[in-house]
Amino acid sequence: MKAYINGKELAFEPNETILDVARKNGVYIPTLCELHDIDHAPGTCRVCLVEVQQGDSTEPQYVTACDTPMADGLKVQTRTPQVMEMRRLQMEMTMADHHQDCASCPRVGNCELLPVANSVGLKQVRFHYTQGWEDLEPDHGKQPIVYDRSRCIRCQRCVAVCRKVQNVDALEMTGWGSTAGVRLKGGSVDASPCITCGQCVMVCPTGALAERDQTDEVLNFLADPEITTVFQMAPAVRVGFGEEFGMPTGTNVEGQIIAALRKIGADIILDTNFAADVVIMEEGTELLGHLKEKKRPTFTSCCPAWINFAEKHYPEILPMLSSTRSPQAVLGSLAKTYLAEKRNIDPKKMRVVSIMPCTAKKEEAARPVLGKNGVPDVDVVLTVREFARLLRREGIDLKEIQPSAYDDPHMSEYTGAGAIFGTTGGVMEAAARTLYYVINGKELEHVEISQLRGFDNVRTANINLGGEFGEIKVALCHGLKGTRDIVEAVKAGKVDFDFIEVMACPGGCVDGGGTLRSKKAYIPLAMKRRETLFNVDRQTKARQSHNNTQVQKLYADYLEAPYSHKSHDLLHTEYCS
Ligand code: HC1
Ligand code: SF4
Repeated sequence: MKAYINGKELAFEPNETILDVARKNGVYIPTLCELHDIDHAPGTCRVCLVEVQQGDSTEPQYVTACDTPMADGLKVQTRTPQVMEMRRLQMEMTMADHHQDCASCPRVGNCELLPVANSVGLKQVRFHYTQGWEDLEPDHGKQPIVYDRSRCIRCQRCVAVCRKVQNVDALEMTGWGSTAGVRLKGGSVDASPCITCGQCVMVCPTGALAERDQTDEVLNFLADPEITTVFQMAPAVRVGFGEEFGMPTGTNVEGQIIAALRKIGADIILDTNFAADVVIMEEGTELLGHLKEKKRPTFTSCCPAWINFAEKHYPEILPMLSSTRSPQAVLGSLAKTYLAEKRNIDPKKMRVVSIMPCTAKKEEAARPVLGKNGVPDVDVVLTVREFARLLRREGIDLKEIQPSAYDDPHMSEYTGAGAIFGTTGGVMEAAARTLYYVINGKELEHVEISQLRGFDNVRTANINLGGEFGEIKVALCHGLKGTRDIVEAVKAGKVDFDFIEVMACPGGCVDGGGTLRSKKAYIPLAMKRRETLFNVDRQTKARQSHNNTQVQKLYADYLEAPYSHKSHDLLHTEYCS
């Protein structure tokens, strides 16, 4: 079938929209509400208006390109004066009730709205409605994600990603006219099905959805001479952060992050990868116990949005979750005990700050069970986006910084196994390397387990652990749609997996809800970031968690053994239904 765009004859396939055909052929049509990755094309913003004519005799019509099917013989014009004027008017309407105080917007400098406004040639905004803004609550309490209706353009991408991709369906449209907006079903995070994964934030084109900004809190810690500041960076942060400063996707900026942290005055810099190695020691021991008891399956527990999902949506499976705390929580707990003791620091004057690719980690850190006497083990969690903001507030451009290295002798070393935690399948692969050693007394010959390295949302494999266990059955899920299917199958007794890894965000932590907002093409970005993590694994001296010399010392000097009384107290947790 053939049609014409701006006079050029083009072939197209059935079911393609005008926008699909234009994009395939390099013809630019501006879009705002549409998001191809999640198949969302509501046609509500109307900036993709085009002129169409079927045959020579009919009058031209104006349709939205994102949701109008291409038709045989259709003549499409994308830039007539009428089209340009109509798009400008649509954009003016959108801007009329949009809060245009860019200086206070969390998206300043990288929102999707301003480039589109520019591309349609917006000249003025003659109207301005602020009806209902006076009721908007500026104090967002402690919730990790905040919503500002005055910046919402009602594209409903957030509603769609939560419903279609995550299968959580926590959001709905409410109100009408200029007071319409999005709200959490139930009115609050606690009362809603929301699991704070942050996928809605990732797809928001404006500053309507964002993490709660905690950069001021961190600056206050840094300014207080009485306080010892301890920073940790998650496995995935180092491979996604450089993009914020214009470096190619997947660039490893671990050294630059360490140097930048020193420059802003961080006292101690640790690596969450170290704690990931500790987690493998604990979770591996726990899993071995479950294998012996034929208790199956065991679910991983390091992803906080997955924990929220299990607690809210499937409380009956909580006994199947590993009790091992996440690496972020393990590091916080050990920093305020073991490290404080080793370095002779008063833990009351220590503040632990995490840099995470995740919004749910904020909520995890605030769990009362992950602290002592009301004092949290991790004091503040910054998403990758907030960390970029923090560096900018300190006048730092990462590209200009010379890389540096860790100097803490207690909790900064990591193995390849700890490094790959940041990508989907990494926790499972890291666990298999150590379990094999514990069972057989020798190292696994091929440490890269290719069956675990695909990118399908749900993957299953058999891993040969040798010894008395032989092959175990494992499953990996990233994104909650596939997770729900697996959990339902477990509940119905239709599957008999021994070990199941879940990461709530599609793509895993390398593409977590706290990473940079570039969802237009998330799989290719995640692939590049994960490839760098695999290379880090190949380049580390030790590739198995049990060979981390600082972890060995931690157990010899302090914890005694994995799953000891002390480990249980400091490194394990409980869940709430
Ligand atoms: Fe993750 Fe994890 S891998 S959950 O994605 O287990 O956030 O990176 O920090 O805690 O280590 C996130 C990443 C992260 C934890 C680890
Ligand atoms: Fe849905 Fe996740 Fe956003 Fe909550 S945080 S509304 S679960 S997408």
